[in-house]
Formats: sequence, structure tokens, C-alpha cells
Amino acid sequence: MTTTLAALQSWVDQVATQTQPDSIHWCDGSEAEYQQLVKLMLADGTLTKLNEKTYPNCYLHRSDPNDVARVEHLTYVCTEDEDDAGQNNNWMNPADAHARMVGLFEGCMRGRTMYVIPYCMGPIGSCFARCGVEITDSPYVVINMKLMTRMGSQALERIEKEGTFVRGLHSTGELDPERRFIVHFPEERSIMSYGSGYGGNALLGKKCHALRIASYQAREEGWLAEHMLIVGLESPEGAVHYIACAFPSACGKTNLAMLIPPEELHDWKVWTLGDDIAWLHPDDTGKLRAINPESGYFGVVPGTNPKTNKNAYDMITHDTIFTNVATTADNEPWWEGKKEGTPAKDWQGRDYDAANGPAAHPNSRFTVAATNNRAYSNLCDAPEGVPISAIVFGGRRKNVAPLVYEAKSWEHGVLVGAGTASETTAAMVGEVGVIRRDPMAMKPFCGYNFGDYFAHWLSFRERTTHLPKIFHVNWFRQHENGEFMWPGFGENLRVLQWIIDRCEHRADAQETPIGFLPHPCDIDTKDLDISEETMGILTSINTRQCRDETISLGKYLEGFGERTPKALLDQQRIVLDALSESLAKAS
Ligand code: SAT
Ligand code: MN
Repeated sequence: MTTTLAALQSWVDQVATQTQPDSIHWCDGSEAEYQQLVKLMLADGTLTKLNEKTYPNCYLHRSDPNDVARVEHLTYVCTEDEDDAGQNNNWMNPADAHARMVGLFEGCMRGRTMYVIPYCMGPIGSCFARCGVEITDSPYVVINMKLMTRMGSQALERIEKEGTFVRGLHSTGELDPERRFIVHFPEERSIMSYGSGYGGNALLGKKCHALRIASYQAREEGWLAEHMLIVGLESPEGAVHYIACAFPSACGKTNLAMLIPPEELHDWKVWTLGDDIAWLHPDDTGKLRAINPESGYFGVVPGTNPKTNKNAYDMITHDTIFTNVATTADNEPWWEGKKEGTPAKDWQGRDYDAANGPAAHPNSRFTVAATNNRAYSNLCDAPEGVPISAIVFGGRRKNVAPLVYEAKSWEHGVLVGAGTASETTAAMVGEVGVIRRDPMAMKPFCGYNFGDYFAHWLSFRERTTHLPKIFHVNWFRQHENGEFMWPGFGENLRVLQWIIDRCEHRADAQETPIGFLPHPCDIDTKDLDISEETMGILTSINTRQCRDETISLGKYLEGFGERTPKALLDQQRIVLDALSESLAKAS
């Protein structure tokens, strides 16, 4: 297979000349191709087969131990004007970046096969979908892209018709952290990634294209590319609401997207549309519609069990690629929190020894096709996507943020999103558990200056008439002793129910300076082991803490200089004044 599109053919030829592969393989996306690549990787040890009886068609990949997470400090946005990338991104001058990458890619595929992967982010027939081509020397990337995206012949056909595509060039190189760079050229719609084989660094359709490049393109075209799950909630009466939730990596997006209603709400149904990325477009009726550009999940494995996420637990028992989990003596995958079995080998393939730390890497992952999920919604393939009733922001906060609150307006909601902060997780290289600002959970993924990004969000006031309501949630509030206050997981539906009732103007709320909070009795806690006192804390604000937080947010926003929209600073000022007033009254 080659292509009729001259621009694509000449790029592939040029990359081949530069990287010198032994052979070139154009991916057709077929099952036969997938199996052939698996065979090849089983033979060279890139994959090992897991227990065929209990985990049919499942494989384990062990990454290089120094290549187990996204590397934000080595990730760059290269725009002509440094200010366009903003201080939220590492920046390199495009010419310097090209020169550096040329040096790395020179001859790097000698002895290897070069794979050309045409892919489509979103349903092939959707006008909201966007295409790309990833060139890689990693067959592991190819099989992951097969599960995560619509890739192969059909995507190529669309690319040939459209004539445009995002160019992604990837090589695992030597896996040397000193020779590792993930660089983006949003103005050229291209990506180059060298020296890592891991998830977000290497599967270029995901964070690199569907968020960094797409967010830049979305700003130009009047839509939003966001780090959000999309879930459909069907009430016992049969009304379905779709909500889009932005939480940072490893903060429970996959669990929420696959939520199983608790006994108390057993007559609700939950449909998964997406667990990581949403593209939001205003439609002709003035609503915001969402598509999930992906077609699979690259989810965190540790902690997955029948109690936390039964849908995921079951869905990864077949046709799954595991990365960096441990294995049992029976060659089943094993991870912390699995509740069943014991580890024999750790994620590095060593005999398990607790002294070496966790058996599975904390950022170990599963890759599966979305159709494996029993809560899969057929609307994932609907070209027009689904209408969004509510946007929910959230993070991991031990304190300050209450369980849930509603923004007072779209503009205020943009401030709430911009103010999202969270404890860092194992999804990126670096210290875990440190609070950092992560506006809209997009800190690592926004392909341009956050100041401009906030302005773009605000502009939706003019673009659409039926804007969704905006909320903020925090499932991670803790008691002094470190215990979580809220049970989380399936029980989160109780909070989502309040959110839906607010959208339907059915639920009551108390007004506070930071937004509308439920009264403790507005959240159904029947059958939950939670004290009135704890519910009181979860549904109230600590005015002093909120004021300190709002002051620090103001400083953060001002850090983007002239690009920070005045309307956003006005919102911050309104909240701050209300908090100060309330403190003055109390004293
Ligand atoms: O490594 S990925 O970016 O694909 C996963 C994540 O961090 O969300
Ligand atoms: Mn993510």
C-alpha cells in the first residue's frame, strides 16, 4: 500500500531518506496486521503472552525502566513567537527545534521497520474528526494506535480526500533520557517525538495531536479540544444527560466514565462515551456537542478491581495490552489493589520483592478497544456527537475544595476551571503529591498560551446560546488522619445526580462567594456510612482558605501578563471581594 496523495508520499520518502529504515510498512489497520505484529513482538521479547485461558489475547509489554511516564520537562511547543506558547509550555524556537530533531532522527531507523500509520481522531464520517499520520519505528506503538484510534485504510482514504493531515514523526531512538524530546509545531501542524516509547510521549494521536495540536487548531476554528471524559447518565425515567469532566491524569476519569450505580441508584444507567479527551463544538441549535476523538482507553491499572471499576476490571480480561504490570506464577497480570492473586514477577521482570517497591508500576497501563467496555455507548460512532448538559472540573485536593459546587455564570465557570489545582500523580515524571495549578486539567496539554486559552473559553458566551452549566468536584477531601471523607467511585453518582437536578432546575442550593453548594440534605446519602459532620464539611467552605486560594489564583493568572483576559480577572476580583466581605462580617 502506498498513497495517491503526493504530499503524504513525499513526506514519507523524505523521512525514509533521513532515517534510513530497512523497510517501510503502510498500516492497513486490519486484524491480520495486528496479529502479525504481535507475533513479531512475541518473538523478539517486546511482548510476552499472558495466561491464554484466563486472559485470552492479552499481552504484557515492559518498558525501559527509565521510560514509564510522560516527560513534561522534555515536551516543547515551538511557535515563532515565544509568547504564543506561553509560560504554561516549554518553548523552543521552531528553527532550533527542527535542527535538533534532524540531528536525532538522522539514520535512527537503520535495522528497523518504519511504520506509516494513517489515523482518524473521531468517527471517520464526522466533520468534527481530524486526521493525522504517525510515522514510527515501534510496532508497540502501532498496535496501541490500532486500539486507541481509527487507523488504517479508511483513515487513509479520508486523508487522501481531504489532502491535509497532522504529521507525527516518532522514533524510540536509544531510549536515552538525555536524547529524549517531544516537540510540537502547532503552526505547521506537526509533531516530532524521539527517545521514548511510552503512552503520551509516543502514541502521537493522543495528547500530542488530540490535545496540543488540536487545542491550537480549535482556537483558530472556534471549538475546544479538552482533557475530558464524556459520560451519559440515564435516569430511571429514561432522560439522558451527557456531561464532560476535566480531571488531571490519574485522578479517576476512567472510573467516572465507567461508573456503576450503587444499589441505592440501581435504576440509573451509565454510558461511556470517552475517558480522556473531548472535542466540543457549538452546533446549529446553540448547544455544545462533544465527540471523543479516541476509540480506546489507555488507563491506569493499579487500583482497578470489582469495587472501584467492575466494567474496567472485566473489560481488561481479554484483548488487552498491559504495560508495566506485575505477573503471578500463573502468568496472569497483577497489580496493587487487584485483590486476587499474588505477584511472582514485578513490572521489571524481577522476582517480586517488596523491598523493591510496588510490584506493578504506579503508572502501569492497559490499552483496550472501547468496544470491550460493557458500558460502551453506540453514540461514540455518531458523527454529530452528543449534547453536553454540564462541564465538570476537578482535582485531587486534601482540603479547600468542597465536594461539589456550581459556578454562577459561564464567565465565573471559566474562572473555576482556570483555578483547578491538583496533587501531582505518577502519570508524569516527577514528585508525586505536590499541589500544582492545572487549569481545566490542561496544564501539560494546552498547545498555546493559557491567557489566550482562557479568552477562547470566555468567547463561547458569544458563540452559543445554550451553554452548559459549569461545576467543580473534589472526590479526594481528607480528614486530618488522611482518611477520605467521601466514598467515591460508584457513589459519585449521588453528586452527579445533584448536578443533573441543577441543570433541570430541580435542586436547591446555597449561595456562597465561590458558587452554589448543595445543602447537606440535597445530596442523597441513604445507605452511606458518612456522618452529618463530615457532610457538613463537604458541603461548606472555609472562607479563609478560599480567600487565600483566590488570592494565589489571582497572582497565577496575572503571570500570563497582558494575555490574561480582563473579564477573567474581574471574576477573580468579584469572588475575592465576596470572600473578604464574608470574613469581615464574621469577625
Ligand atoms: O501517558 S498518557 O498521556 O497517554 C496518559 C496520561 O497521562 O493521561
Ligand atoms: Mn489523560
